[in-house]
Amino acid sequence: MSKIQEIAAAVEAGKSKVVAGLVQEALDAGVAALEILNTGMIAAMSVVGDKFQKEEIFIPEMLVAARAMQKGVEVLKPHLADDDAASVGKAVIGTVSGDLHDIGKNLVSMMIESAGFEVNDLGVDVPVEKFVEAAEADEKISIVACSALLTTTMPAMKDTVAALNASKARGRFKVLVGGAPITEEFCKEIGADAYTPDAGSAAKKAKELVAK
Ligand code: B1M
Repeated sequence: MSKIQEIAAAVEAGKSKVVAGLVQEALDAGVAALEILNTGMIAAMSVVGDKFQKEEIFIPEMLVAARAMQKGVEVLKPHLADDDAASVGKAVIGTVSGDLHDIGKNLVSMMIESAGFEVNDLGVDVPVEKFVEAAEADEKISIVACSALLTTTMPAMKDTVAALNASKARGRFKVLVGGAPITEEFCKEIGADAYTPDAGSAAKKAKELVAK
């Protein structure tokens, strides 16, 4: 079994205590951080999601897999960061109301931070008003990033973007959306500025949007 396969198996089995060590071993062996993230850990979470859908596993197993992934991400974090990034502005990020998924949002937060933004992470289950307050609280905020992982919380994303679009400060920030059920089409439909499918492209897009 390759190191990446070992990491994927450990994440899938929710072995929090061994994941960090395995990730470190892979890094020491010269495996790229992004490969460990995408091919090892994100792929494992996909398998976990499929098994949940087929009712082969249940919420507790999903939760321990999420914890194991987070342990691995902590080890990867410094290796994913772009040390040369100059400060480019401030961003607000959160998972929309009713949604508790935060692994993808945390990755986006980390990548945006490493792209040079100072990030105010509002956490999960963020009410519409809290997004708006945070966006308006600081005139240096240039990006507001909203994540949603459930089809049932897509309406909350729509409400959040509508409230942000009605904000008196709308002229100075761009709204970025993403998460598994979100599409380019949905982004356009709800009036957000941009959609990206993953954390790396979210950071790139955030930089592009503020450069405009
Ligand atoms: Co949940 N869950 N979950 N879950 N869960 C999903 C999302 C699901 C697809 C599983 C499935 O059925 N196959 C399904 C949603 C189905 C749907 O809506 N179509 C589901 C469900 C149904 C539920 C519950 C309703 C289950 C229940 O209670 N019956 C419940 C809802 C709770 C709530 O939120 N109110 C629930 C609960 C949970 C846990 C709490 C147990 C746990 C979350 C723990 C945590 O996040 N701390 C959990 C988990 C772990 C998952 C899966 C297995 C993994 C999610 C994950 O972290 N993936 C997930 C199945 C799956 O994703 N395949 C599933 C890894 C992560 C890196 O990917 O978050 O997609 P992701 O982020 C990606 C991109 O989406 C993107 O970048 C990241 C990659 O670089 N991205 C952005 C994300 N946000 C972005 C923002 C951007 C740009 C890109 O710009 C701003």
